[in-house]
Amino acid sequence: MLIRRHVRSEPRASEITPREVYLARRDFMRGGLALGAGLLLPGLVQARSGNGLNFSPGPFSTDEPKTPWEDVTTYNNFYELGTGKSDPSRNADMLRTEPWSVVVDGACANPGRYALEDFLKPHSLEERIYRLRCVEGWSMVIPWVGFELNQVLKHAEPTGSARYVAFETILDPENLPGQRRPVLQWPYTEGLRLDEAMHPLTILAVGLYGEELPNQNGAPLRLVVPWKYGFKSIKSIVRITLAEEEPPTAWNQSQPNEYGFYSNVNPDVAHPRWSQRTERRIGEFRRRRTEMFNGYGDEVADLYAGMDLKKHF
Ligand SMILES: Nc1nc2c(c(=O)[nH]1)N[C@H]1C(S)=C(S)[C@@H](COP(=O)(O)O)O[C@H]1N2
Ligand SMILES: [Mo]
Repeated sequence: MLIRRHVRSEPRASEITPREVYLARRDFMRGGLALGAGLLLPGLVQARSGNGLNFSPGPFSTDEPKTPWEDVTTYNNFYELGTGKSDPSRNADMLRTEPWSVVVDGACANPGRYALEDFLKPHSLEERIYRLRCVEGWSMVIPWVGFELNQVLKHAEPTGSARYVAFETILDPENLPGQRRPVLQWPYTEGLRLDEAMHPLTILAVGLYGEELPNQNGAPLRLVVPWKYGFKSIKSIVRITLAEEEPPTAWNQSQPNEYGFYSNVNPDVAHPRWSQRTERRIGEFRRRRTEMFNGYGDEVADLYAGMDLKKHF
């Protein structure tokens, strides 16, 4: 993970610190990892070519123009690192990603606690160019690098009574400034129904634009569920739990009338304080019409057959 970040992912930090000092400090802070990188993350390091990840093109990618790296990595929502859009990139270094482990537990026959390298080792990486639409009304097209979540879930061997999957972000209030304020209930949590989680569109991402994930985008591991509002795509995951009951989710807990469990992109269900009919693609001026399921209806509409999506919003 030593060379995870390009300087370009941290423009704010390099602005406020003279570039050389900044680079020297960064190298010093990561110096201990220079040797360790190979030990900590052999899977990922082996999978590298140059500074990037080794991956093959995956299915479901859109051919729409990609949102520039600069926007993808500086216009973020990551409340653990601050509530402003530029806070996460500015505060990116406050997220400590080494060491990192992932727990898989709950209603499954094969639970485990994995060092990140072991968790990632079995998976070959694919690029999936997906739209991401935020409930706030902006959207981006992002070339993610990751693998299908269903691989992890199958390995865990869910019991017959498992119906949901719950996710949890790292809890580290000493380092994460947002977690010292009660903006949300920490740690950030999210959840999917098991069939949504098993869907081949649902991925765990470890990179974007061929590089390891910048911290502000949810390093080292985040969910991407492209037919749901961006907030379902929980960042910096430390726990994945098979559950029998619908799990609590951070945004639903904080404002249940505004953020439902399902959170499917649905232009027909307005957020109580604003419409969801249109969106602004970052980099564009004119708003475009928002598509049902964010344009992924052919793939996922079946999951909701017979459900009232105004009630289950
Ligand atoms: N842990 C955590 N995950 C999170 C958030 C957050 O505040 N904390 N914000 C969500 C929201 S609202 C959005 S729109 C997306 C943004 O992802 P991006 O910054 O990579 O574009 O992350 C989601 N995942
Ligand atoms: Mo969002």
